[in-house]
Amino acid sequence: VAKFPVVISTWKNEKANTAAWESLQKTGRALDAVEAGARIPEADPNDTSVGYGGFPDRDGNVTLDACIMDEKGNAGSVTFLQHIMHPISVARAVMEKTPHVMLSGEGALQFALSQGFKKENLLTETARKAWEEWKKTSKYEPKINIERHDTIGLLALGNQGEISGACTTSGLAFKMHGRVGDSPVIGAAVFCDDEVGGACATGLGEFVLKTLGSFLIVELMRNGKTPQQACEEAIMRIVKRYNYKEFQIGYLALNKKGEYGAYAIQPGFNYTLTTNGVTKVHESASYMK
Ligand code: SD4
Repeated sequence: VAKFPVVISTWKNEKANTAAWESLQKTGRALDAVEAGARIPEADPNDTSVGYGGFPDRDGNVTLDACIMDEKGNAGSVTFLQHIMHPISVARAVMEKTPHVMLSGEGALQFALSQGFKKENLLTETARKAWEEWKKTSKYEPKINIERHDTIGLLALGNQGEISGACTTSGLAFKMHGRVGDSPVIGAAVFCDDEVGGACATGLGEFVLKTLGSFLIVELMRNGKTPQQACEEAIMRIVKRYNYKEFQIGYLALNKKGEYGAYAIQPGFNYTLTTNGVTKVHESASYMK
C-alpha cells in the first residue's frame, strides 16, 4: 500500500515519474502529473517507442497515439497523429477544449496546430536507420518484441487522492500505415473511475483492445478484487483465448487507497513507482515464468 500522492508507470521510467512527482508538488493535481510524466519519453530521442525518436511505420512515418483521463471521467485522445512531439498534451487539449474525445490523423494535426503546437520532424537518424535495416527483409511481423518496448502508461493519485491516467506511444515498430493500437483508446490502454481507481496497459495493443483490459480491471476492482487480483484476471482473459506465448501484455492498477498491482504475460515487465518522493523500479509478476 502506498499513501497518496502516488505515481506508477509502465517500464523503467524514473525520469517520467520524477517529472510527475515534481508536478504534484506544484499543482497537486493527478491530471497535471500524468501529463508531465508522459511528456518526458515523448521528447526523448532515445526512447524508440514514444514520440520523438519513435520507430516509424513500415512506410517510414512516425504516427502517434495517446490518451488521458481525469478523475471526473473526462477523457481526450489522439490517434494516428504525425509531426507533433507531445501527443499527450494534444489529447488533453481535445479533452478540455473540444466537445469530443478522439481526434485522428490530419484532423488531429490541424487541431494541434490551431492550439499552437509546432509541426516537427520526429524521425531521428537512428530510427530512420533502424527502418532502413528492417526494410532489407521487411518481414511484416506485427509482434511485440518481448524484450524491448517502452510505451508509457501512467496512473497517479493526486494530493486530494483523485485518480488520473495517461498513455502515449509511437505504437508497434514498422506497423501498417494507419494502424492504431490500444494506447489512444479509453477503456483499453487507460481507464479511471474516481470511485474505484485506475488501470493502464502496455504490450501488443491488439489484445488489450480485444479484451478492453483497463476498463475490465477497474470493474473487477469495483467488484472487490485487489489491484493485483484484477490485473491477474485481465491477463487470464487473454491467456485463455489467445496464443499468448507469442506476445507480451503488461497491466498496472492503482486503487483509491493507494494499493497497486502489476501483472504481465511474460517475465520481463517492470514498472516504476513513486511514493513519498522515492522512485523505484520493480519487477512485475507474470503468468509465464
Ligand atoms: C501498441 N501498446 O501500440 C502499444 C505498444 C506498446 O510498449 O505498449 N509498446 O500496441
